[in-house]
Formats: sequence, C-alpha cells, structure tokens
Amino acid sequence: MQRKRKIVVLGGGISGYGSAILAKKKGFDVFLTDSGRIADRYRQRLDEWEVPYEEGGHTMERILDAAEAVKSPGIPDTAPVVQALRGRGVPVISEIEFAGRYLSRARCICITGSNGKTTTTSLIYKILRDAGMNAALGGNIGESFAYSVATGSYDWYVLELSSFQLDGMYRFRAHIGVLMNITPDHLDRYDHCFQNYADAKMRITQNMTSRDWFVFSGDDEVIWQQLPKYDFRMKQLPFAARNAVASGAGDAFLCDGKFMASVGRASVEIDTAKMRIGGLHNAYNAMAAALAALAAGVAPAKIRRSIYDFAPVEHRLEPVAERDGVLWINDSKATNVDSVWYALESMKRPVVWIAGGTDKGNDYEPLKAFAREKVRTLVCMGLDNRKLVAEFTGVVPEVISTASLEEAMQAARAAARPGDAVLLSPACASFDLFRNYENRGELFKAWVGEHA
Ligand code: UMA
Ligand code: ADP
Repeated sequence: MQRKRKIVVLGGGISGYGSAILAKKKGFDVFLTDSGRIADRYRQRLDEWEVPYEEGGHTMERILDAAEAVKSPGIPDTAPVVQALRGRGVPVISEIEFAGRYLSRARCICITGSNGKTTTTSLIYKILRDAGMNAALGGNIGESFAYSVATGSYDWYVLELSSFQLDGMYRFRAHIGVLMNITPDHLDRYDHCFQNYADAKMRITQNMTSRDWFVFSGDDEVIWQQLPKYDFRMKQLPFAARNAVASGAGDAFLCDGKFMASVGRASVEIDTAKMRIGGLHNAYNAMAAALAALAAGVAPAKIRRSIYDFAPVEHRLEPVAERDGVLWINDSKATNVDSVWYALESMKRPVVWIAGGTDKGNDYEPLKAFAREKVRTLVCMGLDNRKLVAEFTGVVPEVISTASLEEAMQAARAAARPGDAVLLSPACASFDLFRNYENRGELFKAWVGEHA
C-alpha cells in the first residue's frame, strides 16, 4: 500500500486546527505541533477528528519528514522550526494556500491593506449574504478559511488576508482582490523594511488572470509606486476621493459626500451621509465594497440597501453612549497612526482623546494638525507615556499622563464638557495594560456603562 503524504501543521490556534482538520478530511497523514499550550476547545476538535498532535514543544523527528508544512500566520519565518523545515527543503505554506487547493468552483473575494480590512470584509460579506448568495467569511477574521472549506460548501468565500497570510501564498488566486491601502505596520516581521511589507501586500494580485478583478485605492501613493513593477492582466477597479482615476473596467470616485461605483454597465450611487459608518475612511471602505460586489454580480439596488444598513464593527469608531452631552466612542482597534488619523478626521465635536499603550515606533507628526484643530485634552494611557507627552505638549491645550484604564477614564470624564466626544483611539498596541485590543475596548465600554 502506498504511504499517505505527510502534512505537518505548525501552530494549534484557529488557523492550525482548521488546517489540520482539512488535511485529515483530504486523506493526508497529519501531525499538528504547537510550542505552547493548545486551547481546550481546539484540542477537543482535534480529538473528534482523530488528528494526532503535540503541545509544549516541537519534536523535530516527527516534523522534518513531512512532505509539506502549513504554518500558522503568527509564527515568524525566523522561528527555528520553520528554518529547520526550509533547511530540509520542505515547502512551508500558509493555511490560505493550503485551503485554496480545495475550492472546486467556489470563488474568492480577498481583502487586504494596512487598515480597513475587517470593516470592508464584513461589509462585502453582508452585501453578498443579504443578496441571498451562499457565502462564507474567513481568513484573518472569525473562523478559519480552512475550517470552512473542510466543513461547508460555499459558492463564495470572502477572506480578510493579513500580510502574514499572504506571505505563505504562492499559487493561490483571488478572483476579486481588494487592496485598501499600504501604510507602515508590523515592520518587526519585515526586517524593519517598509518595501518588504509593501511587497507582501501586493501578493494579493499574484496569479490573477484577465478574468479577475483588482480593486485598489487610487489615492494611496505607496500603491501607485508599486503598480509599474507589475505586468497586470486583470481588470482594474480603482477608487478615490483625491486623485482622478479612471479605468475602462470601472471605478468609483467620491465627490461632495457622494460616490458612483461602476463596473462595466452596472453602477450604484451612494450618499455617504446616509451610511451608519462615518468618516472619509469608511467612504473608501464602502467604495471598495461596492466595486467588489458589482464585480461579483450583485444587483446595484441590493448593494445600496446593505451599505446603508451596515453598522460599525465592534471596536472600530463604535459609538458607546451619550451621557450628559458627552459622546463616548470606542476605537480600540486603532493600533497605528493612520487609523487614528482617520478617526480624528471624522470627529465633528471637540475631542478628549485617549491614546497610548505599546508604541510600535510611531511617527506622530501626521496627527498633529488634527490634534491642534480638534483635541481639547489628550489623556495618555500606558505604562510609558513619555513619547506621547513630549510629542503633544504644546500641540493640544492639555496633556494628562495616566497608567491605568480607571485613571484614564476618570481624567477623560473630568476633562469632557457637554458637546464633546471622548475618543479611545490609541495608535498603539494594547499589551502593556490589556490582553489585546478587544479586552481594552470591552473594559472601556464597561466603564462607560457603569460610570459615565
Ligand atoms: N506557535 C508555535 N510555534 C512557534 C510560535 C507559535 O507552535 O514558534 C503557536 C502558538 O503557541 C499558538 C499558535 O502557534 O498556539 C498560534 O498561532 P497564530 O498566532 O497564528 O494564531 P491563530 O489563533 O492560529 O490565529 C491566526 C491569526 N493570528 C495572527 O496572525 C497573529 C488570526 O489573526 C487569524 O484570524 C487566524 O489565524 C485564522 O486565520 C488575528 C490577528 O491578530 C486576528 N492578526 C493580525 C492582525 O490583524 O493584526 C495579523
Ligand atoms: P483592519 O482589519 O485592517 O485592522 P479595521 O476595519 O478593523 O481594519 O479597522 C482598524 C482601524 O482602522 C479602526 O480604528 C478603523 O476605524 C480604522 N479604519 C477603518 N477603515 C480604514 C481605512 N480605510 N483607512 C484607514 N483607517 C481605517
């Protein structure tokens, strides 16, 4: 009897257990290995599917004889186990590359970018589902793509892709690829070289054919700089608010708060004032979603209805409550400078701004004009606030340094006047004081519920 091909899955989180189950279902000899502890809920699923696994370390003898390895996105290429596999010539791929082999006739809409991925992915998914299409959501959001492929049968997959997932993709092809923007993020994983990160994001276009669609920001200078390096065959659908863009295939342009998105002969007009998600960035997200949905064949009237009905995703400029004339807004997911720029841009009231946490080497210069114009008080919330305090002293009328959520919230409440907004939009990672950005946003909301 022929021996089954062996697949090793690196990592036993959401991505890893999904990949392992898919590999098992497809008849491979699978082994999952995790250097840390595997959560009980994932272990249970591995047991149910009779997938052998180890935790608390990688046993090289059980790994290096694999025909192929599927790596979870959180594991860097520098991890010794990855280096050892590559040293042996074992291909190391991402979960998306692996699951993409088993799609049969299903099509993929893939969304990447430094900011706006989750919002745009969720919006496209909503449009497709509202229109009655058989679509699954996955990738860097919710359940893994591999698990959906293993356990369901869909016509469309709407996938949010991080640069880490794109890195391990070689033959995968998006039928509709969406690139929101490229601004600095995750540089620690890219040798502190922005071009390496930009190259990873551009992988969204790889293998596309003349039948496929590429939706991208026509206002993003970094994307423009990359385009001449590629010989694109696919149909291009740029969206913009500043640069004049036009493509024979279709495009979208925002003017006076309204945009028309057109693909071929189909078009949809949207008045952004009627959307429940505000700000220029959400106009970009809606333009991208409208173009992708038109390219997928959704009727314009249905697209319009779903865009108007779409509410902010949790922790993304999420209005929490208005108390005594003060509006409290949770934008905990704003973990880089660019996302905060758009948060401040969208503010129509004087702002008490709560920022800070683990600084990722931020350059705060781009935020200063809006800070000068709109911020009444900056409340720094972090274990080390020196950089923020130094950058914004003299830029905004008041800067307060705090070292806990409780202290920060009390300071914000004291500073806010009726008609103000208190905006949590940190520009930093949360790990100094919180488990993650969700935990930070949830505690913010709980405090507002109890005290404000
Ligand atoms: N591990 C090893 N060996 C190592 C290092 C780590 O075995 O050398 C193990 C860890 O012990 C852990 C497992 O690998 O158990 C974790 O893998 P992971 O970090 O890839 O986490 P998953 O739970 O599989 O989730 C991943 C994505 N996480 C990251 O990219 C960090 C999820 O994105 C994604 O939704 C999921 O796969 C399904 O595809 C989250 C994320 O934070 C939302 N993404 C980043 C972001 O949005 O900024 C990119
Ligand atoms: P991602 O999944 O790429 O992190 P999200 O939709 O979760 O994107 O949004 C993350 C943060 O970026 C939030 O603070 C949100 O308000 C902001 N944001 C959303 N869309 C955009 C965009 N198109 N450009 C810049 N910032 C954005």
